[in-house]
Amino acid sequence: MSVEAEILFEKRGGVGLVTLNRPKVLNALTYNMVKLLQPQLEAWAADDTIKLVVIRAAGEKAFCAGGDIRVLHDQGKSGSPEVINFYRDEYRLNRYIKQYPKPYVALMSGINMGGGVGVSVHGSHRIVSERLLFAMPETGIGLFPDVGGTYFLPRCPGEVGMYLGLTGARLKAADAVFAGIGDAFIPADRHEALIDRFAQGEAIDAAIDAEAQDAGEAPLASRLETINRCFGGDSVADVLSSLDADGGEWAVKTAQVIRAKSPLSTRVAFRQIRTGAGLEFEDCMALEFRLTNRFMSAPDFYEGVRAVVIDKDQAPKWEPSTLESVTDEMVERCFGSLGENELTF
Ligand code: QUE
Repeated sequence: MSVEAEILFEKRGGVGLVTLNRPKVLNALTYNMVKLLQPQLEAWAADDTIKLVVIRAAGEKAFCAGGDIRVLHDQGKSGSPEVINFYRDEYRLNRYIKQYPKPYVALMSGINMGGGVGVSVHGSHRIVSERLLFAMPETGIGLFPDVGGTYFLPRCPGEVGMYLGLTGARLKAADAVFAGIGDAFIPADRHEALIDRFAQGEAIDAAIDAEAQDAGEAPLASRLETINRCFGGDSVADVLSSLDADGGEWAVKTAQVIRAKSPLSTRVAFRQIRTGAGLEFEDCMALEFRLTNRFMSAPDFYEGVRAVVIDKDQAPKWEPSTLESVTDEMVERCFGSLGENELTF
């Protein structure tokens, strides 16, 4: 019996090719994958024969559905320090990709959420396909939109990032390009051809231009005015009252979605995304590491994973159970310094 590697590395001409390889579990990101990817990227950065890195995933369904949250749930519940070590190394990897010295091309095809976003969206070249389903769904499992959400969400057009972070809304390719999350649309069946062009030494932008197609109409564009009006307030309560006041079908549904998320998560995510607008990338990651430490010792993450992934009853009982019962002090505490345990780079 052979055990398949969770992440594959291969050299093709000047391309360092990464393949996330857990297709049966939507390529969910394990600590092991993070521990393997970081040193491989470092080795390729120092290797003059490597001109660029490409990251893609095995199978057609997913690029990467997020972190291996079942394991994080079990380890976190048992009080294991592994969870915090995972987040620290994952966030350092996200930051390493953001400042990678060579082009980093992410082939975003299939489900790409949470942890998968962290190893793709910070790359220099983000390719999307017709299979892309992008989301930051963390408020639905009692977390907050991390892996650099503090940085990239406030940099989406208008209030789109706040909308994505609070609701966990799913975007297809055209919307992802509209939101600034993807740079070019290339059909999935041409991704191999794109890699071949890179391997043959074609210039990166020329190769992408040669394969790129029109992503089509972005449904999000027609919602932008409403999103900006409803998500531009000073609190989650403001957002909800704006959506309620709008009263349209989309606004009513969107308010329902936000009200079903963890109240502590949405309160924290709101402040996180507003704060991130004025922070450098590294400070965004340090902020997220503070939040992660607080959320791992709060109940909603464990309840969220139970409801969504373990029991699949989709009926989490959040604590506190309403937005009104989340105090400013509770939110404030999540953002407090970790002292000697702050994330450093
Ligand atoms: C929020 C998340 C995740 C999620 C659902 C959420 C997440 C994640 C998965 C996941 C991964 C692999 C699977 C699977 C679910 O779901 O991070 O069923 O096989 O990894 O609402 O953040």
